[in-house]
Amino acid sequence: MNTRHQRVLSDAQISNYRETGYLNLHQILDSELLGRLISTTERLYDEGCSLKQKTKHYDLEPEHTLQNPRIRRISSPTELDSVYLETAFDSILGDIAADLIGGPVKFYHSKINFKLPHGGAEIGWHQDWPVFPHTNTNLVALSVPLNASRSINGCLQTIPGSHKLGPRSHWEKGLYKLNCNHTMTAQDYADVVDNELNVGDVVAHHGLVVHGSSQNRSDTLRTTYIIQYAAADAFSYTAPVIDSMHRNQMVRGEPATHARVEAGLIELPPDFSAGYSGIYALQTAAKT
Ligand SMILES: O=C(O)CCC(=O)C(=O)O
Repeated sequence: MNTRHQRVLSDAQISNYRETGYLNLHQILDSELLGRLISTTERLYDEGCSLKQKTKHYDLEPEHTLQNPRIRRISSPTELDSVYLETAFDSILGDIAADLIGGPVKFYHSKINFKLPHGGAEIGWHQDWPVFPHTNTNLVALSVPLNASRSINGCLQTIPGSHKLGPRSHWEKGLYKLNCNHTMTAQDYADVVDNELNVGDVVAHHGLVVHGSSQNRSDTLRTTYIIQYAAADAFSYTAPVIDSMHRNQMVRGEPATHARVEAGLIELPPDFSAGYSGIYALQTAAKT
């Protein structure tokens, strides 16, 4: 893999990201690569339809049956087909991540989120970094829609500037919610942005930006490939939520010789070393 960084974003795009905590990029992905991503994802989805239960890679909705397959996530698709690895490491996405991180960048994990027609799960308001805290907060996720992502099918929603206000609690009354819904203010709700995107577009979001997505109210599946990157000098304090054989591999630049540590008191998630049931299961359990 070539880890040399080529700058692709303008100063204005980078300062927009620093200001708001997210950035939409339109028609930036190579169409041939996208075609392979889409067809491979369709194949993996079809393969998952014959599963009777959740696996390391496939997370299924509780209502999933062989007659009515309901797959909600494929974790670590980079372990299942090289096209996901190529997209995360060798495409323009690696350069975008390095531009936004502002230096050497490593891979943390990846996933494909599916929102099934008529009811595909809502994802509550949350920040990524508190779920997998690192020595510094310089994390960026790149979301690649594999079909048009709209308000009606539950596109990614972000709250501009929320990353500047620091980490929020993802626990409430001793229960790990994996959301910070209870911290949301009227101003947060007033500021929500729906990131409506087409195939070929990408949305980047910072590890501390508050984000979520609503249910899919349309009759088409919403499919998004999401890659989580970290600054090379950010080191995780906790067990990974999504295990990956590619975790911490360099995407651009050289490995860090020192960790950069942001001081502060860090709220820890539960110990996921014995297993992670997934964002959907945790958020559903927290509702009951
Ligand atoms: O798929 C989405 O709409 C949001 C993804 C997300 O925030 C997550 O999976 O943590």
